[in-house]
Formats: sequence, structure tokens, C-alpha cells
Amino acid sequence: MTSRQVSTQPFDDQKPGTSGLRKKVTVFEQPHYLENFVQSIFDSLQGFAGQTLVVGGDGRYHNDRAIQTILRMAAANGFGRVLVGQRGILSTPAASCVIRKNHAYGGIILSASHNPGGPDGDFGIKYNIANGGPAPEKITDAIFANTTSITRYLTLDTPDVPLDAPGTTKVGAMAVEVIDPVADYAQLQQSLFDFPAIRALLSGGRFRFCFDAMHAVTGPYAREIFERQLGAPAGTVINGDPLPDFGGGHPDPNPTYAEQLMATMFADDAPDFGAASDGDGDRNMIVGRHFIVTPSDSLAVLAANATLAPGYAGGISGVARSMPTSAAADRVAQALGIACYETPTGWKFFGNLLDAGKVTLCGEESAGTGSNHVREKDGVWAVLFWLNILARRGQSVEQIVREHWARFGRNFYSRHDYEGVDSAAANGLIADLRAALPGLPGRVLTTTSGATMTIASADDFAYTDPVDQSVSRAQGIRIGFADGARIVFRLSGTGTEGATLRVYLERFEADPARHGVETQQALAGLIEIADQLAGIRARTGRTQPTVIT
Ligand code: VG1
Ligand code: CO
Repeated sequence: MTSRQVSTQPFDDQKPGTSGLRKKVTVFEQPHYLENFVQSIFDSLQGFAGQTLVVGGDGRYHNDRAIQTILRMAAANGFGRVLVGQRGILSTPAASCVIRKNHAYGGIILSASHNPGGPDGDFGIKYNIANGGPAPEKITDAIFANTTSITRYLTLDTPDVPLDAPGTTKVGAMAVEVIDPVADYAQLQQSLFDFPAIRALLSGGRFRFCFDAMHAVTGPYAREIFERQLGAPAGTVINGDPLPDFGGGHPDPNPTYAEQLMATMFADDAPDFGAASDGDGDRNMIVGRHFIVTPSDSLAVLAANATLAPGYAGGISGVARSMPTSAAADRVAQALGIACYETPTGWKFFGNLLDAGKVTLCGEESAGTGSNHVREKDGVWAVLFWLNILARRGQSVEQIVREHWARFGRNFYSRHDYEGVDSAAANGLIADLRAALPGLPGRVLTTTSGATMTIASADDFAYTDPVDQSVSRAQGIRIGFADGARIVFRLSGTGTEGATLRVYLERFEADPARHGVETQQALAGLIEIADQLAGIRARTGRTQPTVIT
């Protein structure tokens, strides 16, 4: 069957953000919109004729139709084989696993992650390379360049491929293999963690665990791994059926959006351990009984306890964290005598460090943690890691974290998000801060309680990749204070409405006697200073953040 060439014209809004292209479903439903982007991906690649592509998504609205479009276009462009998850499902870390295991050329993942879904919700698409990780900036830049000059795309006139059951079909000359979305992924996890110890913990009847899949992609993974393979009682996984609109929820595992889990974990009869994951299964939220673990602390705890997991028993080579993530992991790295890298926001910046063996664990303050087992952050992996540690240490989540703080000190940390802010106001705020940077060091600010804080450093974060020397600039405004505290300002690259301003606040406290202070209270002075420096209230018209994590 010969491919059909369809004439098209560029759209001017197809620049990939922190993690692929994310837009409203209604934008993706425009004729040629998805096709233009997919063809622009293929046109940025070379040597894929006859090769394997992995395709899957988080099951959100439009996933099914988009996959059929991509299958036809992959065939028309000359791929030899596509591996697609049954019913179009593949979590982001599972897609990474499948790409690596099958030595695929790359993969296309359909997800807008934690953004809401449904006909009025968001949709997204991203391309991953042969190492299983998100395409680096040089590829996303090439894709974007192609979207601005595209004149045609290639497709086939073929019927939809049935995706309901495993098996192989042909689309033109290309084979489409429908695969079990969970099997390879579950097998990989078994090779990393002490499944017998976790099974003893979960099936012993004493320890209680609640996993909230938030009606997103992790439901099938969590049921298979936690309930079937590890013996947790049926019902351990809640909201386990993936729904196209995530049940109307916001599949972002944080204390604001994971309401049901929070209510469960803070009830009088709360379970011992709670966790949640996001739309596409790459994020994790870790909660103890009446106790939230911040993602930055979680990364540090995993690093400090890594050798308890069989897959990391030989030790870890290094740690990487995104720049706005707290320095809690740095302290562990220092104690272990290993390197700690600071990268821009987004998992694509960890790929080179992982490939080069410079780091084993990576994490972001936005509830993303992962390791060299795949090239994406991995929600269920992080939960298994915690279960492994809990099984081996026999302590509560809270005890483990408090002991960690006592040993390494506590990095009080919070992120304040102002969502859906007027774009011009948000851009103006960042531009003015950027312009003010040279004059900031040495400036003394005073809070209403009379405390003074001196700015020691101020810059716009730029990163030179230690492996390929590529440079990424303008990655966030960093203000460092003389006492080691820090404020970071940046704009989100994943939103679809207006702008989202993220303000990251951090202060170190060595004294265990002061570790019990409530986080927002511990950061109150910094919160005031952030507003003094950036004029957040005046410029955005907001008196408080939309979300505090
Ligand atoms: C956010 C997070 C970032 C994460 C990205 C993708 O980006 O801050 O840490 O890597 O989402 O995660 P931004 O640009 O909105 O701050 V996911 O789970 O949405 O793929
Ligand atoms: Co995600």
C-alpha cells in the first residue's frame, strides 16, 4: 500500500514545553494539528526505516483516536513495527521500559500527565529516544523548527487497528503488536526490590497500605504489583480504573488534589502508608500515617537507604536533582562521598547523566523520583522503594524521616503555585526580576517581624550538560541568602491556560529541636520576602497561591 501525502500548513503554537506538547483537547482536535506535530517528529529523525516504535498513553480522552492516527502515520513514514500497549495504555515509565527492553528506535507517549482530562481537559504528546528517555532539547528544537515550515504529512487509508487484545495486525507493511502494558514493567521492578520482604509486610495483616491511582494510568500496574504479586488485600488500590476524564479529578498527587488519600491518611484509623501517582504514572506522593513526605526529602531518604534495595545494594554512583528541588539530597551525597548534580527542571536533563553512569538516582521537587532502571521518573517504583525500606527497617514513615532530619538536618521546603495567571503579568514579573539581578547581592530585606535577610547571590540558572556540553539558559531565577536560604522563581512549561508562576522556598535547619515547626511557619519570613522582591500580589492580583506543596 502506498502512503498518501496530505497538504497542510503550519500551526504557530507547537513548541514543546518542559515535557512535550500540551494543549487543550479542543486544540488537538483541529484538523491536521496532531498530524503536523507527529510528522514534525518523524522529520526530525533519521534511519528509522524498518525500525520499532513504541506507542502508548495514559488513557485520557482522545488517547484512542490519537493512537490510530499515529499508527497510520508511522506506517506511512516507514517504521517496521509498532509496539502499542493494550487499549492504548502505557504509563510513561512503562513506555521507557518497553523502549529499552525491545531496543526500539524511540517512542511516542500520549499524556498531559497531571493536567485534567476529558473533552474540555488537556492532551499531550512527547517523543522519547532509544535510551527510553525524553528527547533532549536539540531534538525538541528540531521538531519545533519543523512545525513552523511543514507543508505535508504522510498517512495511509487503513481501518482502525483493534487494540483490545494482545496480538499482531498489519497496517500497510508495518506490524502492530499489541502488548500487555504491565508485564515487562512488573518484571523489571521484581529485579530491583526485595519482593519477598515486601510481600511479608503487605500480606501479614498488620501493616496497612492505601494506593490512590486517581483514576489514571497506574491502576492496572498497582493492582497487578501490589495486590496480585505482593499480596496486599484487594481494595488496597483505590480509584484503580483508568477513566478518560480521571473521574473529573485532577490527577496530580499532592496534598491539594489527592483529597481522598489525604482524608484517609489523616483519619483516626489511618493506614500505615499511603501513596498516589499522577495521570501518566511517573510521579509519586508518599504519605505516612498523619505525615506527608515532601518529594525533596523522599529523594534524600531513598539515597540514604538505597542499599536496602537489592537493585542498589552495591551503592549508588551519584544523585541528580532539578535546580528548584531542595538540597536535602546534596547532604546525603556529601555524606556518601558521591557526586550531586543540579539540572534544569524536566526529566530530559537527567538522561545524559544516567547514560554516562554518573548518577543512579534522580529527583524533582514536583514528586518525580527515578533511577537508572529506566529513563523516566517512575511513580510505582518510588512506592516500591519506600515499601522495601519500610519492610527492612520496620519503622514508621515518620520515624524514618525524623531520624533522617536528625542525622542530616532538615531542609524546610515548599512550592507556591499561582495557576492561570495573566501571561503578560507573569512574564513581566520574571523580566523585571531578571533585570534586577545584578543589583541584588548585598541587599538587606526586612520582614514584618523585624528579621533581616541579606541576599548573597542572584542569577538566572544556566546549565552546561557535563556529558555533551550543551547549554540551557534562563532556567529559573535563583536568589540565595547569606544564611543559606533560597527562593527560586520560574514559570511553568506544562500549563495550557495563562501562566503558572512557581515560587520555590527553602531554608536549612540543623537543630533537631526546631525540626517540628510547621513548614509554612518555618518559611514565613521567606514567603514575605518573595513578595517584596517580585511583587507577586500586586502583579498577579492574587492574595494567596492556588496550590501549596
Ligand atoms: C512540571 C514540574 C517538573 C516536571 C514536569 C513534567 O514542569 O515542575 O518538575 O518535570 O512538570 O512532569 P513545569 O514546567 O510545569 O514546572 V509530568 O509528571 O507533568 O510529565
Ligand atoms: Co507525569
